[in-house]
Amino acid sequence: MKVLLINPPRENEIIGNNPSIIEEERGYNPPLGLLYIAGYLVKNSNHNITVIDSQVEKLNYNVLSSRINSIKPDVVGLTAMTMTLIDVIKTVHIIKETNKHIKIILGGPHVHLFPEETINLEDVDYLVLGEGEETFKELLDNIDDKARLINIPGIVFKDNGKVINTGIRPAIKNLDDIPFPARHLVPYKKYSSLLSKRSVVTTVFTSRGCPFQCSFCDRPHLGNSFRARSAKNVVDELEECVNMGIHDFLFYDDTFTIKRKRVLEICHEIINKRLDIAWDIRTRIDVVNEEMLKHLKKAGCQGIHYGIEAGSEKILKVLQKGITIEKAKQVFNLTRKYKIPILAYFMIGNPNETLEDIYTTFKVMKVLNPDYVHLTILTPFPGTKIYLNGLKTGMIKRDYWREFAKKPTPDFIPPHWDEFFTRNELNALLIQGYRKFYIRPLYIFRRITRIKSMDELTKKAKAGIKVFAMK
Ligand code: B12
Ligand code: SF4
Repeated sequence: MKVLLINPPRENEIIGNNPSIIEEERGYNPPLGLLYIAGYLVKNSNHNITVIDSQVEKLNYNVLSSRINSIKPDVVGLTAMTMTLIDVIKTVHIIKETNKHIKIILGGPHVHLFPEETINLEDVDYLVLGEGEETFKELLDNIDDKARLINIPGIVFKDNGKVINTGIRPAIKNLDDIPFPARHLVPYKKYSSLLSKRSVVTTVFTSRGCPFQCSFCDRPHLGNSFRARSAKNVVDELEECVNMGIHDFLFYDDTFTIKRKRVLEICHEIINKRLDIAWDIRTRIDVVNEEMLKHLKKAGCQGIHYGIEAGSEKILKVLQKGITIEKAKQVFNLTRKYKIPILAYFMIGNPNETLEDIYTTFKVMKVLNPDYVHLTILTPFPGTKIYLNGLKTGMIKRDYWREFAKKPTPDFIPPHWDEFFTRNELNALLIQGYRKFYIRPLYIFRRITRIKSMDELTKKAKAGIKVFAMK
């Protein structure tokens, strides 16, 4: 069968509660979920696999349509996020316009949250819930046999108008069994990031699932238990990328350092293989220690992204973050000791948050003094405890995410948490927060003295100008 996997154009993304200026500079990341599916099929099936990343290739719908026409797929698979649903549906429609017999399969976080609503969207034929590798292959192998599909866990489809949901498939036990993402199927040299030192970047997932329970976060589609790949398996993938000319990596694991021993093993393996790489990780301050930081630095880790989220202990409790600012200070100092740059995430507009709390956050941002901060306005995402509790207590009046999932409209603006502030007030505060942090003479001086290349200078200058221009 000819299988086409598409990352749809990014023309109608529902932007959260943040000024678009913050989203614009993010560069391009490979559609890793699709590449995992592709890698699995390339290794374990005879299907003919093509991947189109409309975003990195900057394809509009007309060009995408003629590409689909020339490939003539039997089946098309797409990743659906709630915020990208409009573009997913537009892509679904142009696929069916080229040939109404092409079967359409959606996967990804949105599908997992809203299976019933998504399968009822026009022209959608099947859904794959949760991890897609095994389920997608089994679905393809049995696609015309509805009697057999009923026995395949992890799919949703319609039979004579009735929705059949075969339930969630147990998570893949040994992640080392999954082939590496098929990066060769996309123009992998075009991916870049504002954060990277060199121009070509890729993303890597060395584990799946996060065991923590922060109230603003929802990522149930990969499970709540932490499953990790072995150090050897991870570093073999890095080596494959280096051989393809990729030297910069964003490790996008939700919380990379949960298992200390594994982190040290990954570092040793990178050092032993003498890989010329730079990499960033994302983690929490309560699962790192000095030994890890020392090894991370030695192995080329060039950045740690820590989620701090708020400056006041009161709001940290609301967010169920389970950390303290005191601990953050210690860990930031340790991270600086090993000269690893820090990016810290913060949010404003949280439940119970007053102006005083927000100013405490701005103060803490400066006290902690990371190299970069990423400050956003909380969007109560579907499936999060904040959203679900808001619905229960009546703070959120309507289940607007479910309404959107049923009837997606491009002009949908996700409401912010409107307990104390209007959207405009939060926007103004957000800009104030950015300016307070970035427009400090000492900070600017420190940044300029650390720039190592022309490419880095251009990227940073662009970002800097934007902060200055924020109104
Ligand atoms: C890296 C990342 C990004 C990157 C790259 C996105 C990309 N092209 O992959 C960037 C920074 C660009 C990004 C942007 C956004 N992201 Co993002 N992102 C992530 C992150 C951290 C990792 C994604 C990843 O690579 N996962 C690893 C792979 C292996 O998992 P996966 O993608 O889920 O794929 C598996 C399954 O879902 C399934 N599957 C996925 N697609 C398909 C398709 C088919 C056909 C099948 C059968 C199966 C299948 O099989 C895959 C393999 O098992 C996730 C959080 C997370 N832990 O997953 C958030 C996440 C996916 N992002 C999210 C959001 C909201 C966004 C934005 C909308 C941000 C915004 N503006 O608010 C944008 C939209 C981007 C766009 N237009 O495409 C949400 C989605 C929530 C939701 N309800 O849909 C998540 C879950 C984080 C969160 N909870 O806030 N993101
Ligand atoms: S915010 Fe980070 S630590 Fe908290 S649940 Fe989400 S991924 Fe896990």
